[in-house]
Amino acid sequence: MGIVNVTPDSFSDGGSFLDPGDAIAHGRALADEGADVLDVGGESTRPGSDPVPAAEELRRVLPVVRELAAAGPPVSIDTMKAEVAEAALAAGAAFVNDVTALRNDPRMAAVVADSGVPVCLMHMLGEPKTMQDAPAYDDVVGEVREFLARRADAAVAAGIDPADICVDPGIGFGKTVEHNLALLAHLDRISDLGFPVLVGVSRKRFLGALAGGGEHERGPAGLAAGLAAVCRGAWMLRVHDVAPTRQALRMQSAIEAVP
Ligand code: PMM
Repeated sequence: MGIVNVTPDSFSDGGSFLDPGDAIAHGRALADEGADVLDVGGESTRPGSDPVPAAEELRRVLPVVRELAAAGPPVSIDTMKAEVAEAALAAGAAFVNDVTALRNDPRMAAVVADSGVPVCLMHMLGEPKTMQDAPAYDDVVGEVREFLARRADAAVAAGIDPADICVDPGIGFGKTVEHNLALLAHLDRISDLGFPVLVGVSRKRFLGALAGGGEHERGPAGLAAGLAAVCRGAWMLRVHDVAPTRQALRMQSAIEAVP
């Protein structure tokens, strides 16, 4: 999953693709590099970020979704607002990525159920503004697993087909470095829920804390973490750098394919 952030303030690429033309060109480049899905988002969820009004989010993402969905891989809309998801789906998006796991907007579950598209349910402790203020768990893996199981139940109760659900431990969303590491090390406990698991580690802060490097120097650490996740059952990686990820995954699957 290649990341197309149409925001002024995202984690590592905020401001780079705020112009729709730049975002579209970037999405096409990621598709050429081999992305299976393009994840378009117009609201940053980086630690400390403020919410964005729906009208502004729509203004950012709709032209980009419309163009990218017209050709190339399926487009996912990264939003926590039903209004934005609905408009993006009408513009051609085929997947909803909700970092609040359908909790932010009471209408989101119905929008997903009615459109019959796949949805990603992600774990987040608290909200972006304050989530990194001393996050605490007794058993981070058990609690994230339990949360995702409950959110999947709620999604099914709202009419979403279980086959359309994927889950995500939400690396960096209300988690310390140790919490992120525990979730990656024990990702098999999340994947044994039976849903495909999406993982996003690309350029995130904990990589720098463990392996060194600024936001744009964490590529190798992110690849290592992504491959570790794949070895523990991850189904898809959400990444900024598609070409190196594709290369690493080709190598890894060639090794895994040896009888
Ligand atoms: N991370 C970010 C935004 N959206 N969605 C999912 N499903 N999983 C993630 O880990 C995730 C996400 C924040 O990263 P960015 O600001 O670099 O896009």
